[in-house]
Amino acid sequence: MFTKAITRKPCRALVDGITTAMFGEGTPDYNKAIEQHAQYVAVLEELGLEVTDLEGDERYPDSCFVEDPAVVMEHCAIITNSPKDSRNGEKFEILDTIQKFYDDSQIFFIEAPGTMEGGDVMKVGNHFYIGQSDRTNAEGARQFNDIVTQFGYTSSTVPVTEGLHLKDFVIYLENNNMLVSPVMNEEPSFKDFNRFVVEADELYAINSMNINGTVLVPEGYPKTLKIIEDLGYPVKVVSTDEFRKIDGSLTCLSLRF
Ligand code: CIR
Repeated sequence: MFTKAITRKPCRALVDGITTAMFGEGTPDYNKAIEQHAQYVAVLEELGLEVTDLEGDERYPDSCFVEDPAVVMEHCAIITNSPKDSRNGEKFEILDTIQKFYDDSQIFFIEAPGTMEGGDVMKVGNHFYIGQSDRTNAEGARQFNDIVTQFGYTSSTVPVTEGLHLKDFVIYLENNNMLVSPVMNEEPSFKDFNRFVVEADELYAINSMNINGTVLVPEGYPKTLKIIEDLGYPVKVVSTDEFRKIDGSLTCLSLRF
């Protein structure tokens, strides 16, 4: 069960966020982004989470995507190390907040030459799948494994060949169910899961998010919504259009623990 979340409001510099335009083009509208972010926080609160919503940080255009500078779990928190210059400093800003919830003995750091962003880390029970992507390298994954094994978790790596982060192409919905891209459907690591393939026209909706049994689904993806509803999950549809323009999706906007 998740009881807490950390989020950070979008800043005006959001318009300068990094984008590959993999899910859509255009410049985010700050006011709409603020509105969508407030709705997102409200949904987390409706689902019973106590949300620490940090103020926007104009120095870091992508800093509302708090999932990337840290990975949090029951027994420890890991501050990551983005290889992107415009994002790397976010790790120092999230640390203060992490220290409110974890003792220093429970906080670890991915160090250079290791790189990692939390969007590449997918937890399934006590196992972590770590995407090997442009943002997370083998050394980052190795350091992560050394840390989490001390606490009884395991990890393994998965190549990310289609775009930004692992969780853009595969998401664990719990109950052995996974949403996968056609490419991830062929990934041997996931062969024993019930896989539901999301085709190219709805790829963005793979990044849906199970919060204590209810699944948040981005607005505008009827086929994926139906897959999730047919599986019996209660759903909440959330609008994330402004974040999508710079490759941001539902899980990126929070740390949940
Ligand atoms: C970036 O390229 O870093 C941001 N514009 C998007 C980050 C999305 N984060 C995530 O999926 N965890």
